[in-house]
Amino acid sequence: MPLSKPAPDAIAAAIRADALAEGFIACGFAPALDSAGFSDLVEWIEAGFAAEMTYFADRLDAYRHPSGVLPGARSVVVLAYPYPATDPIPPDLTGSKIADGNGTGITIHGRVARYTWSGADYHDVIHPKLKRICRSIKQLSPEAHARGIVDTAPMMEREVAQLAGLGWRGKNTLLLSRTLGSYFFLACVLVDIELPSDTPFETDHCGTCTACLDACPTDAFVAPHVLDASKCISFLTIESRELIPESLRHDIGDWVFGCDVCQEVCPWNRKPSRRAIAAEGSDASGHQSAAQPSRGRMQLAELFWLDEDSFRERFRKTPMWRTRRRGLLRNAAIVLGNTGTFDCLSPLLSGLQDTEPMVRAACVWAIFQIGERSPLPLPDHVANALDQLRRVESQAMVLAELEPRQG
Ligand code: B12
Ligand code: SF4
Ligand code: SF4
Repeated sequence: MPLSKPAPDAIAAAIRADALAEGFIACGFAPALDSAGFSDLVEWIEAGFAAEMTYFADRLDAYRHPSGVLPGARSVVVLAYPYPATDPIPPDLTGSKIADGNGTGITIHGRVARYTWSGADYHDVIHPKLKRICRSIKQLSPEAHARGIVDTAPMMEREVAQLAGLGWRGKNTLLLSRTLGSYFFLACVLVDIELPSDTPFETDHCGTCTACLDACPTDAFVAPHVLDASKCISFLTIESRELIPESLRHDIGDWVFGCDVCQEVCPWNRKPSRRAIAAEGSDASGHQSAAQPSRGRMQLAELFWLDEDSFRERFRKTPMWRTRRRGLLRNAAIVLGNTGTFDCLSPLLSGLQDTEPMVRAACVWAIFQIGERSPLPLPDHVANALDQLRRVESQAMVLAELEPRQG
């Protein structure tokens, strides 16, 4: 307990030091103000760009001001926590086949977003750090209340990060820094005491570049800075609980969980200084789990042999848990449909028997895709399995995938 009350400057300096010691690579302070982007958020929701993410509309009022997250909030500490920025998957391994010796005889890899590469759920990594920072704030200023958030609270973290001087919002909507690029998470600590603020980041360093807008595989940007989440691969493979619309399945390519395209093409992520920080960050971000045996790639065939219990055991502590088994198998089937050959039919056949209609439907689609790409007809046992499914299937979602090809 301090003998005399420390000045706001001293509290801010202590928070900054704590944050760096916890592995954060940037720390800025913003005043708690009304959200300047609130009306844009409303428009964005009304346009349908939030897709299934109804939590925006459900908690809309709370987005107006940080006091919606911490009553009486006066300052927001905004933090950046790095994840790997090293080179992406070697192109020759993307979606390729490799003998895996696990009994299935095939291994097709899908790509996973780099924020997952440590294998740990970043909420689990960052929350304890925020809690420790909150505890030290409380020690310095016992009357203060502090709340740490990462992602889940009703606050637009990139807006407040810009206000705290961390960087600008790129045309891909993400927060970018000249020294750090964009391969980092944002997190905030809200406090109900006033701390000295940093200068907001006013300049925009995208210039005439449109690389992210041009490269997006699904054309998800309706304009610079405006994303239609319903078309974003990240949304479709992580957040969506539904069967991915047919019109977008091809464009998903080999992304089985998340997407980094609009960051990989960004010139600000190619700076050598950024890579050095990334190397430290990936070490600091924790362990390598069994869920992620090789960074950036996930073996797909074996997912189809996991029942709910074994899926839980393998993925419970990883970012992939968010999609649950049905979502990850849906994604894996789409990727196999986009990239696979007859060698991939056996996991997909197993998927036809799955208890989840969404998995069955995605597997039907994938089998037809593989069949359409092949000069040979589908093997008899596969055609028979599809016929059998047609006879017994009761779910409209699956029947719809079977139907157009019936004649
Ligand atoms: C919902 C969500 C998603 C959704 C929607 C994404 C989105 N762009 O909104 C989906 C599932 C698609 C998604 C994907 C990803 N996400 Co996300 N996501 C969020 C979350 C939880 C909320 C974002 C939000 O508020 N969206 C609402 C919309 C309305 O915000 P907006 O797009 O910025 O819209 C504003 C602009 O359009 C602006 N606007 C309109 N015109 C103009 C003009 C100008 C000049 C400007 C500046 C602004 C502007 O007005 C709107 C309101 O302010 C945040 C965490 C958080 N609480 O902030 C993480 C967050 C943004 N995601 C993050 C990450 C890492 C990702 C992915 C990279 C993951 C991946 N690899 O798959 C992708 C990137 C896709 C992309 N290009 O955005 C990080 C980003 C870190 C960073 N450096 O910025 C965050 C901050 C999570 C975190 N805590 O670290 N995400
Ligand atoms: S994450 Fe992928 S799909 Fe989503 S906006 Fe970026 S490039 Fe497009
Ligand atoms: S790719 Fe270009 S336009 Fe897009 S965020 Fe990066 S600098 Fe800005």
